[in-house]
Amino acid sequence: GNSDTGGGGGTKDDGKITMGFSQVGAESGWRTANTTSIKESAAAAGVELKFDDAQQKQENQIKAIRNYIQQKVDVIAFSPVVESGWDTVLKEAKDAKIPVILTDRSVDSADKTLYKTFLGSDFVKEGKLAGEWLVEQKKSATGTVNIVELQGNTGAAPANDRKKGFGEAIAANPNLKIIASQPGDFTRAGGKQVMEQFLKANPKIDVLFAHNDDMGLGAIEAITAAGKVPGKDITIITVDAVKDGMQALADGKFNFIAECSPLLGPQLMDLAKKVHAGEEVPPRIETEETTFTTEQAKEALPNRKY
Ligand code: GYE
Repeated sequence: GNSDTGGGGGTKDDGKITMGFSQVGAESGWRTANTTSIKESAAAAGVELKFDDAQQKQENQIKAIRNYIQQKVDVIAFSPVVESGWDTVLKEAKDAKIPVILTDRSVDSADKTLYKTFLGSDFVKEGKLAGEWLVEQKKSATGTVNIVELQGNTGAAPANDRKKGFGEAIAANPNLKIIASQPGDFTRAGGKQVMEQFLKANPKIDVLFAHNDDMGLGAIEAITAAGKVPGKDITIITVDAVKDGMQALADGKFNFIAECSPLLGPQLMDLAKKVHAGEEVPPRIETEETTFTTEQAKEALPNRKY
């Protein structure tokens, strides 16, 4: 070889990284955009991606993770459908010396050494921003404001946290009352079905807080079918800001959206490379987000990528 330039010893690892990724499902526009982001970023970063769709079932995710351990992938990444019940399988990955990256949703494991980092949004903050907007809107309301809430799937971090953040924010005004709160599983069908029940059981609904756009879009159908005008008779607040949600907001059918970005792929691939190379990474990486009113949605919509 060439003369020693003093940089000897550094072996360049140009072997391809293999990532096993367990996705929650395909329940929403957010999820579809997230899957696309992960697949495209893996290809662009030269990461070989093994991808599994768990159809919103924890048992499927555990099975997929065990498969990835058996296949000796370099890195495991996953978006946990619920927060609890991961310690055993995460311990198995740790024992097999395969680093785990949490993306989008977190786990409630007390042992933080079971994963390298968590990349995703602050869901409590999203709920809080949604609630704070409502507090401001209703600051001169004299009577009770009846709110119904469509939650995400039971036990999911974004369902637990958005509920918490929203509840804390609206506590600022005792006129704001949640009169019904049920899971709609983050799907349009779920949102529609549960909203139909809410409308039947409650003659006066002033506000809907849906934990994502898709449930809000399903609810619009139920509200219209009940002869009410979404965005006027019932104020609608959602989370995500995917294209269909932003369109509904621009059209005045939604009134406010707290953004949640699904474009986690590029950062995830970057983290996978670092973790694989044995580099330290921060334990928590938070996604940057904003909020949208109707006017802001009209402005942002033409350049929206998802
Ligand atoms: O808000 C919802 C999706 O985990 C942040 O999951 C994600 C949530 C998102 O089904 O649309």
